[in-house]
Parts: sequence; structure tokens; C-alpha cells
Amino acid sequence: MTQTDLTLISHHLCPYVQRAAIALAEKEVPFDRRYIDLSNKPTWFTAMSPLGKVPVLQVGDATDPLFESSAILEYIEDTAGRPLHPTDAIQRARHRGWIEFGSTVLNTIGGFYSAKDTDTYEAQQAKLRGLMERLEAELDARGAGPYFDGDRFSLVDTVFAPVFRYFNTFEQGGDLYLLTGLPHIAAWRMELAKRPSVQGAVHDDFAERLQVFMCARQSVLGERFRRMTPPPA
Ligand SMILES: N[C@@H](CCC(=O)N[C@@H](CS)C(=O)NCC(=O)O)C(=O)O
Repeated sequence: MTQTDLTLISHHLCPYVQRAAIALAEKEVPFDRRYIDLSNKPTWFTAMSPLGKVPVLQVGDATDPLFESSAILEYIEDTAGRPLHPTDAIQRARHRGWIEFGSTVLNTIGGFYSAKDTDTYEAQQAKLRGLMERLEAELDARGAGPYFDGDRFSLVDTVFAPVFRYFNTFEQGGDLYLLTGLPHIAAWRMELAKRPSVQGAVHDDFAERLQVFMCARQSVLGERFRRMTPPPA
């Protein structure tokens, strides 16, 4: 890859975009970012993104940009130095499985913050808790930290750092038990939050933006955030 060849089409809150931004930063690959409003998608964007989703990665002058974060991660891995995937095929396949697990977690998070009634909210919260317990068991079986793969930062870390970033905001929303009593996840989450690539994957105003997004949800969690947020003076 040569400098300035890459443009990551982004949205300020998107966890899938953050994966790619973290991987590029870890590999010290310079890239530009172009932000779009997903509630008012520009026509140039819908023309280039087959599913109408971010991230999209524009590579040089290619007229056919890359879409889907896992494909983008694989491209970054294949073309830039400092490997973030294990070299061993079976370990690599396992990491891919956990990347997919991370996407299921994100879908469940979406169901959780969008739940419109208490029963659905509780069910989504329980499902999310179950996934976190399964992840905790995996970390326990693996033994060494501080990252998913011991002291090696990997693509799996690029996937879970944005997942854990959500929890910083969710925890302000009240009586959550999503991560209570899960020490391996707690330690991993803390290490990821310290990582410059993770910190730099979002703007400084990420938490405020997520707060505004939550307050605008017509959902159980949205209602909680509206109650917590004082009205403008
Ligand atoms: N499977 C996709 C998911 C990406 C995704 O869901 N992006 C969201 C923002 S976080 C999006 O663009 N949503 C717009 C839409 O669905 O219309 C990936 O891994 O890239």
C-alpha cells in the first residue's frame, strides 16, 4: 500500500468502521476518512456500497471499493505489514470464528438498545449477558492476557474494542449486569481502552454523540437516557 491510497468511508458511531481504523493504525498505514450521514445517505455512497452500509474502503483509483468489515480487515491484513492474524491456519480460523462472534454481539447490542418493551429489553439483555459469559469462558480457557491472544494484539481485539466502548455509555444508563463478575473481560477491556489505535479510532466527542443517539431511540434504554439527560437550560 502506498500513502494516501486509502479512504475509509465512515460513520462517527459505527463499530464496524472502528475495526478497520484500528487495524490500519496498528499497521501504521495512513488513510483518509470520509464521514457520511447514514440517515441521509449521499447518492455517491449508495452507488458504491452494495448493502448501503459503512465501512467502505476506497483503494487508490479502483472504481470498485471494498465493503463488509471482515473483507476489509482481510485485505488490510493481506497487504500491510505487522500481521494481526496468527500464522497457524487452525488458530487463524479460530480467530475468524471469534470475529464473527463479535458481529453477533454487535447485532445483539442493537437489539438491546432498540428494544421497545421491557420483556424484549430483558430478553436482549439476558442474551447479551450469555454471550459475554461465553466470551469470559473462552478467555479463561486461553489463560494468558492481556489481549485475546496473549500479548499479541490481533484482529479479534480490533473487533471487541468497539464492543466494549459501547458499554462505557450503557453503564451510565442504569442497573446493567452485562459485565458484572467477568474478570477476564474487565481486564481485557481496560487494556484495549489504553491502546492508542483504539483511542484514535473515534473522535473525542464519541461519548456525547452516542449519548445523543441513545436519547433519540424510541426504546426502553432510550427512555432511560432521556430521563438521565437534563433538559437544556
Ligand atoms: N456486516 C457489516 C455491518 C456494517 C453495518 O451494519 N454498518 C451500519 C453502521 S454501524 C450501517 O452502515 N448501517 C446503515 C444501514 O444499514 O442502512 C460489516 O461488517 O461491515
